[in-house]
Amino acid sequence: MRSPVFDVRLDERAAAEALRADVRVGLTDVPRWISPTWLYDSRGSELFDEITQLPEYYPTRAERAVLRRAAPEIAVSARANTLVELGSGSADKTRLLLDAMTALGDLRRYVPVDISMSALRQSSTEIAADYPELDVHGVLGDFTRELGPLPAEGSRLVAFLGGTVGNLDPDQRRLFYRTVRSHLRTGEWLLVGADLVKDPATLLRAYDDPAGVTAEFDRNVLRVLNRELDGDFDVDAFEHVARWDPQEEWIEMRLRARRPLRVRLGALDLTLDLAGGEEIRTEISAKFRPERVRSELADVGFAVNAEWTDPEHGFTVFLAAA
Ligand code: AVJ
Repeated sequence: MRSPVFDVRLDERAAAEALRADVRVGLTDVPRWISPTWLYDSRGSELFDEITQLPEYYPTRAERAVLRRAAPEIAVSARANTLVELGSGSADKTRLLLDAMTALGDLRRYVPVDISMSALRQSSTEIAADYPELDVHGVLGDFTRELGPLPAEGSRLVAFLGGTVGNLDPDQRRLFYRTVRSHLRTGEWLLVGADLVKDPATLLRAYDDPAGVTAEFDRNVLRVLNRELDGDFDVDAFEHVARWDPQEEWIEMRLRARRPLRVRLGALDLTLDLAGGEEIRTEISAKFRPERVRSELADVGFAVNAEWTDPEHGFTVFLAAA
């Protein structure tokens, strides 16, 4: 086995600077928000893995069912020798792609990109051990800020799974798709997993589970701010709220102050006064209609080549050619 190699695109200082800039803007905005990027410290990444095992959180299982069926076809269409995965996390479902692509004999390199060094190190090490013929080249970075450079030899398949594309609003999505497209040569590929619009009750259960794991995941971002920005958020004074926005067709996660609170963020030299009941938005998770994904991809020069849906029609994976 070859040891994984790591590339740090976002070192601790740059990450700290990005966090400071982002939080200052978001927490002084009206209404207040925190970018979902910061949910994924090592504890947050673990909590997200726990979420994926909850009975109410269907997207991971649905996408796995899709990939189990579609991976061989994806491998044959793409014939790529490099798999780049954006927001790879634990890279669990990725193995279905790795299996299909190595079975064809094409794949040489796996490039997981993630914001959490702990998740990146663990998944890269496990995959390097289980796929000894692969070069595993982990990239620590924030793919919403910058992507490149990506390894350029051969032909690449960029995978963006899990429905993470739903964390981007329409403008961010357009920019993101355009950036990915600009990194790819004609004939290379993008694979996107998108959660579909469905009945709000199912969605709300998935984003506000009775065991409270999602609530813990959401509140954890305040612990990140306390630790990284010398903050004094009383984490227990916030409750997790999930809302379905029928106009935007997205879920919002918010943290609601149970009482009026004064919060000090020492590293920003910032004091916030939150009203009782005031909410901070921590994530949007957009749900899609397939025609929308197709047209957004087409707008930036991708051609959707194939799409696969799970038996319950909850989740779709799109394979698009650059
Ligand atoms: C990791 C972004 C796909 O939006 O469903 C899970 C994150 N948030 N529960 C999602 C999440 C609340 C998740 N993604």
